[in-house]
Amino acid sequence: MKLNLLTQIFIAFILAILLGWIVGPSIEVIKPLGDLFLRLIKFIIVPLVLSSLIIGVASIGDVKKLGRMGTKTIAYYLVTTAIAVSIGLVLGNLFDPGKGVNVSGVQKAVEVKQPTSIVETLLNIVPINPFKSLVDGEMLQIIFFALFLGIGMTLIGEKGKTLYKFFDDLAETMYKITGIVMRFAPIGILGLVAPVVGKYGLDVLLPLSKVILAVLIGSILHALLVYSSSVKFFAKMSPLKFFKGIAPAMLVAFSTSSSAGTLPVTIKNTEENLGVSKRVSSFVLPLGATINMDGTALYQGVSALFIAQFFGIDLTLSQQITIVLTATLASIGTAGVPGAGLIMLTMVLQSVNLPIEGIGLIAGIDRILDMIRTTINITGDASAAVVVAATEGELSEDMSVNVL
Ligand code: DAS
Repeated sequence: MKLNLLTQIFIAFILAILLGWIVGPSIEVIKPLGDLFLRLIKFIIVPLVLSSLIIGVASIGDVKKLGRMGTKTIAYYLVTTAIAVSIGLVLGNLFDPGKGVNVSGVQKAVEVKQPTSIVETLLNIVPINPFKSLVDGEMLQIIFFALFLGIGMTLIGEKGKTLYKFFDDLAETMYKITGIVMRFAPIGILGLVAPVVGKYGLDVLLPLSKVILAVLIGSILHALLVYSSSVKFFAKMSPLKFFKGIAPAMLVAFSTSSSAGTLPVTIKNTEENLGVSKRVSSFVLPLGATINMDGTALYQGVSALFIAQFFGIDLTLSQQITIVLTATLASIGTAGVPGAGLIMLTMVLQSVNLPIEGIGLIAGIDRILDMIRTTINITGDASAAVVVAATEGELSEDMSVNVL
C-alpha cells in the first residue's frame, strides 16, 4: 500500500521522536540526513522566491491592484504580529516562567551576535547590487528586487513578454524541483528531529519547562484565535480545512525551524489544498517567510518577561508596550532561518534595558522553541494568503486537501 507523503512525513516524525527518546544523544549519527534535507530546500529557495515573486507581481498586471494587495498583506502581517507578542506578554505574566528557576539547570550566558538596528534593517532592504543579493541569499533584498522587476515588467507591457515567459518557466521548473526534493522529506525529518529529541534530556528541559509551556500554549491560542477567525471571517473557510491543508508545511517548519526552507511547501499547500491563486501565493508567501513572524514575536514576549523575572526586574506597562512595538518591528528583520529569533531577541531586551546575557538562559533550549515559533510563522503566512486571496476574489472553493 503506497502511503501518501503527508502520512509518510507524519510517521517519520513520530518515529524520530521515539528513536531520539530510546537511543538518546548517539542518535546524532543520523543528523547528516537532516542536514542534507535542509541543504536541498535551501538550494531551491533563491530561484524559487525570485521567479515566483516576479511572476506573482507581474501577473497581477495592474499596479493599483498590486498596491491594494501589498497594503492588505503588510497590514495583516503587522496586526497579527502585534497580537502575537501581546499574547506572549500576557502568558509571561500569568506563568511567571522566570521565578524560582534553578540556575544550575540552565546554560551559561553565550556570545550573541549584535542585531542590526531597526533603521539599518529597513535601509538594508534596498539592494546596492541585486546580483550580489542573489549570490548572498539576502532574502529581503531579493524580494525588493523581484517586486520592482515585476512592477517594471508590468509597466512595459508587451515588451516584457519574453522576460515574463522566462521567469514563468523558471517558476514552474522550481515547483517541479520542489516536488522532487519533498519526496526526501520523511528521511530528512527523521535526521532533523531525532537528534534534537536525543540531545535534550529532562535535566535541560525541566528547569525551563514553564517557558516552553508558555510559548507552546501561546502559539496554539494565537493560531486558534487569530488564524481560525481570519480564515472564517474573510474567506468563509472552515478552520479545520485550513489547518488540515497547511499541516504538511507545519510539519516541515517544525522539523527544519526555517520559514524560508519551508516556503516551497507552504506555496504548494496554499495553492493545492487551500485554493489560493498562484499570483497571490507567489506574492504574499515569499514576503511572509521573510517579514512575518508571529511565532517569533510571541516567543520574544515570553522570553523578555522570563529574563526580567529571572533577574528580579519588574516591567512596567509602558515597557511592555515598548516590547510589543520592538518585537513587531524586529520580526520584519528576522531571517527565516534557524535561530534568527534568538539574535533579534537582543534588540527587544535592549529596548527595555534588560540584561542581554539573559539570552544565555534560554539559548540551551532555543532549538525546541524555534521549532514551535517557526511552525506558527508559516501558518500565519498561509492565513494571510487565504485572507488576501479571498478579499481579491482569487480563492477557489472546491479544493480537496491534497497532501503535498
Ligand atoms: N527559525 C525562524 C524562521 O525560520 C524563526 C526564528 O528563529 O524565530 O521563521
